[in-house]
Amino acid sequence: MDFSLTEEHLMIREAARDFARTELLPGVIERDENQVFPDELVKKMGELGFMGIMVDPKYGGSGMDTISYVLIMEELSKIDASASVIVSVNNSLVCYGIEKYGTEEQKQKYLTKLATGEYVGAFCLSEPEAGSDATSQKTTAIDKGDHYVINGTKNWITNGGRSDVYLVIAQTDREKGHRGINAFIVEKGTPGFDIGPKEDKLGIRGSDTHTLQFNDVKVPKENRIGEDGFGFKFAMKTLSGGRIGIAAQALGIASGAYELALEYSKVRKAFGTEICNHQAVAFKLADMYTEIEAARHLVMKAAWEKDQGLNHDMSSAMAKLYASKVAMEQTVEAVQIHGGNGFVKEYHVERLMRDAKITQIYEGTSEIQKIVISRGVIKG
Ligand code: COS
Repeated sequence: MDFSLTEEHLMIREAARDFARTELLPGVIERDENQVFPDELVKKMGELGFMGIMVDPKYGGSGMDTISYVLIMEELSKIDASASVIVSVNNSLVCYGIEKYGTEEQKQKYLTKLATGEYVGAFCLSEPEAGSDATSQKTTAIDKGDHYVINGTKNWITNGGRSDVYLVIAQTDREKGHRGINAFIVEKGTPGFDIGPKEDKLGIRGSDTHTLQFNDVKVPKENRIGEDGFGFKFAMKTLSGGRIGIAAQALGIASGAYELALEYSKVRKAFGTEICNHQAVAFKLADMYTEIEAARHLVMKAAWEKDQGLNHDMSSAMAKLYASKVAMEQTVEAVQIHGGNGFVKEYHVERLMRDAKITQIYEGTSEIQKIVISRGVIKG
């Protein structure tokens, strides 16, 4: 067992840290306040290879492993969780989904652009009545021979207004239940595909979340992913990797807040000494550091399992469940250590606390992760 990172991993982490500090940090408060999607920064992340981290270089990707992905996600999320969720959805849901299960034509047409950041992608599974209960898809995709016709509504779609390519999950044959669900690649601008208003959110306000409407949207048959009826399994398999990305995001939010709290506690004085010298604060720092390290081990283990080609359904669920809990609890502690200043935007920790909450909700709520874990434990 080797817990150390390779030279290459250390360099990748340094590059992501440097980018986050020099490019994401300036303007992060304004983007959060005004809900500004970071178009220019997405382009720069594409140039650095962050939009197709694990994609094979022959499709324009960086050809890195999942450990590298986690390291990059952690560093970006310490500073700007809105930017990191754009990266996460594009990498582990859209690029991975097409690279692993798409046809060569789909890879040439879409993946090559998604992996370089020329295109941004979105993953459309959730519906008004199908969030956790994902098999209850109301959106339909009717088979018309050489094409499908899609009708329905998708909501809470990350990158919803800014994407060029949308992976859409829909029900083709209701009688077959989840085995009658398909996944499709839908291009922005396809007639009948409308983007609804942007959601006004508690956190990750720089990311772009929309409801999408599909009214008789014609999608060519060659845009279906996998065999007929593969759509639900496609979504589940893809989300298993996606959950590692969100777990890494939660880890970054927690460690970003911890680092700010530690720094602050070493300069802020009360009762004649720096507040880190008071046991009330020192013990908080000890708990924070310990829990963040525990979360890091779960996230790295899940990433390692994925890199080894092992089943990572349970490990990714555990990593997401635990890291998101740590993110929520430790960002509250970071605000507490900052006292009144923690409640003020310029100190950053209040934003990290607001951003933390979504990691317990998207790509499967904490309760869904417990379903996945408990089923795995019982099955043995
Ligand atoms: N990999 C491959 N197949 C999987 C799978 C996985 N990780 N998880 C489930 N499946 C398969 C099952 O094997 C089953 O297929 P068979 O009947 O052929 O064996 C099928 O999918 C249905 O699975 P199941 O019976 O477990 O479905 P449930 O309705 O009980 O739901 C949960 C399973 C709750 C785990 C699933 O609906 C889920 O993950 N929901 C949350 C979705 C989500 O993350 N939403 C957020 C949207 S993205 S922001």
